[in-house]
Amino acid sequence: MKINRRTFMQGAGATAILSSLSGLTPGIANARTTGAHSNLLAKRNGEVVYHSCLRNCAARCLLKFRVQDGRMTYVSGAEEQAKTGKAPCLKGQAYVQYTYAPDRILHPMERVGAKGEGKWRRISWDEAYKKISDRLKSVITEHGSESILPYSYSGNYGAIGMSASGERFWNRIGSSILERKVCTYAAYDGLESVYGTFLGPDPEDVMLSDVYLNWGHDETVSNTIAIKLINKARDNGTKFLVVNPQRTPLCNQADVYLQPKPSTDVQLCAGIMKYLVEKDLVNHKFIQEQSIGYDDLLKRLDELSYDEIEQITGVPRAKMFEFAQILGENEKTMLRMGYGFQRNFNGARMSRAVAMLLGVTGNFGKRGNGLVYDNIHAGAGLNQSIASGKYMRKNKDAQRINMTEIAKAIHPTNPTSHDKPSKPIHAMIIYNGNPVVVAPDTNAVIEGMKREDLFVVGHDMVMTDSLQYCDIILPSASQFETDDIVGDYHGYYIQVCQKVIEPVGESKCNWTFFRELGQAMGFEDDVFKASNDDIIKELLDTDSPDYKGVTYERLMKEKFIKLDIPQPVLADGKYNTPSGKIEFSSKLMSDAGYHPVLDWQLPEEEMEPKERNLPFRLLSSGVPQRVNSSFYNVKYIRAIPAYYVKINPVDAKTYDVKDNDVVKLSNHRGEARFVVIVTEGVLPGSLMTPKCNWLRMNPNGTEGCTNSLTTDKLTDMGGCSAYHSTRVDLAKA
Ligand SMILES: Nc1nc2c(c(=O)[nH]1)N[C@H]1C(S)=C(S)[C@@H](COP(=O)(O)OP(=O)(O)OC[C@H]3O[C@@H](n4cnc5c(=O)[nH]c(N)nc54)[C@H](O)[C@@H]3O)O[C@H]1N2
Ligand SMILES: Nc1nc2c(c(=O)[nH]1)N[C@H]1C(S)=C(S)[C@@H](COP(=O)(O)OP(=O)(O)OC[C@H]3O[C@@H](n4cnc5c(=O)[nH]c(N)nc54)[C@H](O)[C@@H]3O)O[C@H]1N2
Ligand code: SF4
Ligand SMILES: [Mo]
Repeated sequence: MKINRRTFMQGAGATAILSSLSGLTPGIANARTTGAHSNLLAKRNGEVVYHSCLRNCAARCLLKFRVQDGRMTYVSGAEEQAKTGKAPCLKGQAYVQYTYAPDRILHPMERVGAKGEGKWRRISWDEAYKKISDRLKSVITEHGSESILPYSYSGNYGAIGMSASGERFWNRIGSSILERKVCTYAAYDGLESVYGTFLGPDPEDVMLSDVYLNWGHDETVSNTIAIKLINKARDNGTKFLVVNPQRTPLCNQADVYLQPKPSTDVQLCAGIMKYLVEKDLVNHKFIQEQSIGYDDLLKRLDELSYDEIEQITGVPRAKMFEFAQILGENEKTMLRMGYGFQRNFNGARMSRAVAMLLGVTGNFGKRGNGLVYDNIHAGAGLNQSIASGKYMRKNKDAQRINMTEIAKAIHPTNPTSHDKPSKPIHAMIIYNGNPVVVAPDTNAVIEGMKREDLFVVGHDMVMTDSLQYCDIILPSASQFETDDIVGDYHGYYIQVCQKVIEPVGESKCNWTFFRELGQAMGFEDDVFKASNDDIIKELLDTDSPDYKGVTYERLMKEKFIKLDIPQPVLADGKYNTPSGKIEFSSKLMSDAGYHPVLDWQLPEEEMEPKERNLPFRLLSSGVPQRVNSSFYNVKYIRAIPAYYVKINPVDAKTYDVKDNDVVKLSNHRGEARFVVIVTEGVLPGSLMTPKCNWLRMNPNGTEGCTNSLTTDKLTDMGGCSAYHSTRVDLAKA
């Protein structure tokens, strides 16, 4: 592979273009070259290419693209895979527009003005590689390799795009290690403290369940194809329970819906368990044979009265009893726990309490039972240790930066990580990531990124808020312009992502970029010569028993394979806990400084008074039209309102606001303006505004977005983000 590849775009001359605040197109030349097929809707014949959606979405649809004359013309769901069916979500249906978006960045650019000013000069890839490799080498000489930090997460979820591509480079140069724990990690510890794993049963087994219990998960947004499964199960008579402080559309479908105040789930679980114990709806045989600490649990439950539970959770006890009765009197329960819910200071402790419900009812180890959380069997079974080149890392003890604490790590004067001083970061490469609007504390992130002594490279398809603060911007190919494979994290599927079209403009996929950058750094290792296909073969060359019978040839032919993981999981009654049993009392919890059974602490108790005393808890959830910050450049998606805040009618009255008023939310971190929606969908004292909305696209004012307000303090265990443990003030704008 030659790195000095000349492209037809080169030599067209350097262009310095001012950013436009109203549009999304600062510094982008010649967008016309990307126009979608002129007869877009008329041409549905061409070649069919299978490519799984690589957004961070639990649905993980397998899509089918039509290609004519080298152009993507039409997308549909691959109905061959029952889970996806014919129709992807509204984002999936936008993929032709997403791929040929007129604001795709088409060539590398270098900053010519101040950071954030939006003035750019076009450069070639060769110049870009030279500048980046020269700078990285001098940073390594002056400050050591740990002063270089990758920042990336889930913009592309491919096994290569997300992991192997960048990791080969980072392991080879020995950069700081980015802990990519923003999303799911608190519950890992919480669930493991009860039953020793966070991996769960096949969700398709919900057909066998008597009860489907949804705890803090919004499938109407974050896994729409799961609704098909739920509805089929309901047709079979499966009862449906939901717990969520927000009344999502799914809640309206529930047989019993509980709306607790945010983060009061430990107390709610205690109430449910009290009822199950009192009505003798617990599974004594299971408890006796497969658990420890049940007596401690009984004692702990005695310490909290129903009055206290009602007062803390806000859930009327009659409703809670009705819920508990259904859980107790039915034999098989599958519980689906959300990711968003555990992004709270007490996230691990809440997840633990939820898992204990299935412990007292004995809902483990039989088909149609169990807890589905982050079912990463397929991804975890791939041979990432080879594909990601872990063996190349010499400094295994390199400093670790938690991505939620990015602002702290790049702080202008006082960099810290995990509450300790950290080695200053002097170079950062952003790819698959958009820290300015997805990480907490936007203003602090920007302050760090603006440092003149911090060299920042950004690789993305469109001009995100984060790219605005870079020194060098590189055009990324979309996922459809390269080959990859991907594992499900809800079901058990491994799926293909076969290249649909050639890269648009001069864009390069993540692996091409890191491979060529590696070569520019002078790395002659064979790993920097591999093709995407070579890496896919390495990934599938795995010892994982889950991959029994899965070969490269078979996957390429069949396009998706459901891993043959024997059901039920946890059938042998042996759990990966210190005692080998389900632990109602856990030393892991007491060692971490929490109550070994159930810990009552609420996030407010951990806030500084200046935040604790603010009137509202701020929830920030996903919205149907985006995945995190992705898709917002697509015009018709931008037309769907996203800069709103939901407020309960009681609070609306107190604050004298009505629908469509603009309000300012604020705290000591920043402020942001949103349009009011008055709804009982949120409780009094809580607000909800969509997560990850763009900063400079906020039509109510560009001084803030959702994450201008959110906390970067980590969860109780697991080092996860805790966005939902944020409080704000509200005023009419
Ligand atoms: N307030 C609040 N904030 C949150 C959350 C919350 O609940 N509340 N949730 C958090 C969670 S759970 C997560 S997972 C994070 C998600 O954070 P991210 O993973 O950073 O979010 P995305 O917006 O999905 O993707 C980031 C960027 O990747 C780019 N991208 C896509 N494909 C490619 C590619 O192939 N190559 C390159 N180089 N770039 C690509 C996209 O264009 C996008 O700009 O956000 C977190 N932020
Ligand atoms: N369309 C779309 N799909 C997405 C995403 C997106 O942005 N848009 N994001 C993707 C990503 S990265 C992730 S991690 C997943 C997230 O998927 P989910 O976990 O389903 O999404 P969230 O909206 O973050 O949180 C789920 C619910 O948790 C509730 N919740 C908040 N606090 C509490 C609490 O204290 N107790 C209880 N019981 N519930 C609480 C919220 O009200 C919310 O409805 O979705 C993925 N899919
Ligand atoms: S965003 Fe989710 S639901 Fe939509 S196409 Fe992708 S995987 Fe499917
Ligand atoms: Mo996430």
